[in-house]
Amino acid sequence: MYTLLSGLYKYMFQKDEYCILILGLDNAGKTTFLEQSKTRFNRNYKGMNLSKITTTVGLNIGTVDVGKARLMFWDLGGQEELQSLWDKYYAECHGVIYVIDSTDEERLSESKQAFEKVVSSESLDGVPILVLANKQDVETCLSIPDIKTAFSDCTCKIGRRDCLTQACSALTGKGVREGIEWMVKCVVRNVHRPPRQRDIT
Ligand code: G3D
Repeated sequence: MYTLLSGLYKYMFQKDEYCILILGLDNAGKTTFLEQSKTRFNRNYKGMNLSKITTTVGLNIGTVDVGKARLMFWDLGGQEELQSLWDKYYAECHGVIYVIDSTDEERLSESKQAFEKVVSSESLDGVPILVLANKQDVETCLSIPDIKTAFSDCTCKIGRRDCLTQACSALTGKGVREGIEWMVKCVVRNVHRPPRQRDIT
């Protein structure tokens, strides 16, 4: 009887946990996205004032529950000297959210180079990537086709994995729910696929 009840309890309440990295250059909007996600998905979460968030230095961690999935977000600092630390987290991660500042045309090629390194990493083979074209609330921002064109060199490096480019405003919340729900669908589906190369000992 105990086993039956504990099995039922686990089925009803236990969450499957997935680690998601939030990457991108400094000032792209990673921390704002994390706060917006927590506010949208976690009932009773009293988020901070989004317009008061300043750039990530180091690491922010946050958890979001979507149905039976618990996403554990690691928002890593995007400054050049911190980018060298990103790959230390790759082995543990199930998904990557790469945030681009769509208003910063000057740094678009820098962002593309950082993205290229991410998708070229063997440790991330097969890991789904959600590319967020952030700050779409700003009238003069680059459009999704503009950004896709600028990142087109990287397409062949993406390989066989789920990848979506999503228009988003971390500030207003537009596109945030759609992006996260897409990520959940991908990571849940991936655990039922054969293990990735790096998982084979
Ligand atoms: P980071 O964590 O990637 O470094 P932050 O970036 O989340 O700290 O955001 C950097 C700046 O961009 C912040 O402004 C923040 O308010 C702004 N920002 C983030 N997302 C959006 C968005 O969707 N739209 C607009 N318009 N601005 C956004 P400040 O002025 O504090 O530097």
